[in-house]
Amino acid sequence: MRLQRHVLNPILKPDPLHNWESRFVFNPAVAYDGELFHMIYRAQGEDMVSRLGYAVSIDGVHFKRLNEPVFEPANDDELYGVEDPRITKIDDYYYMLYTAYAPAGPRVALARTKNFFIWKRFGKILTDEENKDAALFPEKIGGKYVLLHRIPPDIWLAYSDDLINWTDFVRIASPRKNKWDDLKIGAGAPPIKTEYGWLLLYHGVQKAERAIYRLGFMLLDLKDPTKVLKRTEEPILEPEESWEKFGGVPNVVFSDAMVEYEDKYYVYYGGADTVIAVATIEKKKVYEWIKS
Ligand code: BMA
Repeated sequence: MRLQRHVLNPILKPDPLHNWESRFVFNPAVAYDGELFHMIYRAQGEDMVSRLGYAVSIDGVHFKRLNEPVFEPANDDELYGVEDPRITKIDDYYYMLYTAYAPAGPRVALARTKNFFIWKRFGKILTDEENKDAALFPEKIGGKYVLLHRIPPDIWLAYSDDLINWTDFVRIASPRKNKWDDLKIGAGAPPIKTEYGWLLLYHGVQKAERAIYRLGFMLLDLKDPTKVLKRTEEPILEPEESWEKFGGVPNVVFSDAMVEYEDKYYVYYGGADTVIAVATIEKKKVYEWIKS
């Protein structure tokens, strides 16, 4: 089971005319509202601070972007930048979890919007320790909101009544020895519900002189997502194209976004922390793997 790269990749590149995104664009969040694909992407320019830009598409492949970022560092907790957004629609809002990069290290922060331009910020929401790769489930499970997060090197869950105060941290998955995900793992996109379980795209990092980032799937139990029902033995996407192997950070495919569109899953990802690409897989193929 492998993702298929789109022939037009990469679909978004740095723009030398915009100082804030002249060097790298990568690791986007994407939300599909039934008509438009809204992309919130991480960008770095001359000052190397991460900001978030907005781009929009009607086919999920051709994106038009704005001249200015829509979300920028707002306080000392975000001094080094706002990184790696992941967006989940709950009721009337798009909730965005992102990495607030403070001088003391990365923290998980939350903001929400209805339109991708006007944001309400809630600041850091997990404990004051290194944490990132957070993603919200799209609905309550057992009466609680649930989020994935990463205390290195493992993937954890946390639970909440109000999306702001999170408790009951549970470790659900760890790196596997002698595999492509032997060093650390983290959530990719927010989980997608299927009749078989929650489909979770995740990234795995392999120990090497220069670490290699690849993507895989896990399936989590619908009622108790602490239970990992299945996990891909082999990666579903790994650096192969020149723009995945060479760039700001070599040998990286890293994703924060998977969207259901027609009969496929669309996975948006950063190549070598420099460009944005899309790869797809038929839902049918994923279900075959689940049932195998
Ligand atoms: C991770 C994050 C990602 C990045 C990856 C590879 O720690 O910083 O944003 O894509 O490393 O550099």
